[in-house]
Amino acid sequence: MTNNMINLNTVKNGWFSEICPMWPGVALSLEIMETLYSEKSRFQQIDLYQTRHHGKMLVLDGIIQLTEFDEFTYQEMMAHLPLFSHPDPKNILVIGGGDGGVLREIGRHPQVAKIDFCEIDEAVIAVSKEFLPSLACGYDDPRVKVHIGDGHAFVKNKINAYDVIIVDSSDPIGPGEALFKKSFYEGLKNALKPGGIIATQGESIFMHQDWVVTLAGITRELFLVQAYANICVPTYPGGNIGICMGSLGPELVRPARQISQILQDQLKYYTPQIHKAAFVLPHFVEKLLKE
Ligand code: JFQ
Repeated sequence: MTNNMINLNTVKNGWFSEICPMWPGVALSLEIMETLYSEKSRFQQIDLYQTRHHGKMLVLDGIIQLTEFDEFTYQEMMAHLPLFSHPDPKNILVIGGGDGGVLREIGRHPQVAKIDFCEIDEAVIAVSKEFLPSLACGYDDPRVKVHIGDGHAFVKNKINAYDVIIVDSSDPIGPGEALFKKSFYEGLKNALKPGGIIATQGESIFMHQDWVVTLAGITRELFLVQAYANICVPTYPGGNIGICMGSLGPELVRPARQISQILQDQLKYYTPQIHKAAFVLPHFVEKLLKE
């Protein structure tokens, strides 16, 4: 599937509709007040809207990346599930997620020493810094080092380098495509230190069962421990999204460390209880993942 199959003509009568061949026959629509930014970068069409009820919304190639209304659910879980599963996360790599939200969440962990951040499209970073300061504040952290380029190529050159790698990708159509291949996951594994953990954007158990099965299969084959978490994101297709995880040692389905009261007070979604609950999956998914 190529990104020119996506219907980019999605604003009509004041409503944005997300229409995509990856979830045929269904469209999520949000009421729009204003288009704040609309440009084609080297890699993709970038649109930033002011919605009427969900704050600002970032859209890439016609696909909703986040709204200010519910971005915290995804960013918190993408960061805190792997970071709390690891007993002592110090060196972190983030691939994708130019909005900076996952960086903001990682930054809340005082023991993290270094965060490498690799994003293919620097235009997404610039737009987020201009219009989404509550997410792009992640870039203010002095531990963050930004690398502009292809995540697949970046990771190939890294061996035994990271405790945690987080892949905050867009969907497997367009620039995110390479991040859903087994060879990429092999690179992630080699880039981990002993006992390292990966967490990748795992699509939806309702809308993309084929991708969920593929990603779970790859991680099961390559890693010692594999787990799949399901989280609520009302403005993603199906209202939910998964996080596919692999570990070279630590178990994933419960936190390895206690959360400080200071950190817990900053969060809206993640708690030690929801960490455990996120891995409890409906029966049809349990069966799917066993196949
Ligand atoms: C937000 N930091 C990244 N992640 C957005 N269909 C993806 C956006 C598109 C969705 C899947 C998640």
